[in-house]
Amino acid sequence: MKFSILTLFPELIETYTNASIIGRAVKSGVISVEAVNIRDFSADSHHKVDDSPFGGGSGMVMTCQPVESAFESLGALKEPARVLLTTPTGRRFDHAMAVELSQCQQIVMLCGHYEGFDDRIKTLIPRIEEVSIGDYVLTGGELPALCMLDSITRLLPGAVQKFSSVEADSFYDGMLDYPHYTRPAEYKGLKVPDVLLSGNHAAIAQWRKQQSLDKTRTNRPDLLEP
Ligand code: 6GU
Repeated sequence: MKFSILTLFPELIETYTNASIIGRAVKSGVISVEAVNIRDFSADSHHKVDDSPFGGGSGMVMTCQPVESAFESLGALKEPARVLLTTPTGRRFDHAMAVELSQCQQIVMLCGHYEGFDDRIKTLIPRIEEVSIGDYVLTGGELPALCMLDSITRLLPGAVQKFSSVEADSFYDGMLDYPHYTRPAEYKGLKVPDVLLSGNHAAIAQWRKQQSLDKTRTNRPDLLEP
């Protein structure tokens, strides 16, 4: 899977994608990440990438030209491909969308800054899909792009050492994950639930299922609605 991330801050992308599990997925060839600096494609002599909004108001808007040129520099995409534009006004990204996107050969992400993009970018690049990672506003699209890249990558074969841990994680089966414990069996008087030390695999599975259900009911009742 190839990720092409168009941003004004490629170093933010590179720092994250060179570390930990994602860094290993890059080194082992499960994914490749290309961070493209939109500013490099500005035709303006001062490398300007934004301007004040028509109609007035605060903030700056990213101009069409550098974004369109940066996108065109990618050449033909490896299909099936998707082109995502990060914006708090987009469709909400979730586990189901991560699964859907994990089937692609290439994912392009356009990271917005300031007050976002000139809306005509959606006509210039007609396959753009607007995506949001939740109901709050961030200063830029890099964190959303990295969140999406991370959650998609861990679904790919070979990215996480044990795929069984991915399958057991929250949302995979529509429910939140159960609690985890490790050694020592007692720490500062706090004991691990007996059932986990029982060696009774059926009882452990039953306990975990119940814990998942209880946690989902408490923290995310919306996930249990039909
Ligand atoms: Cl995708 N971008 C920004 N700037 N803020 C957000 C977001 C995206 N998703 C939630 N908040």
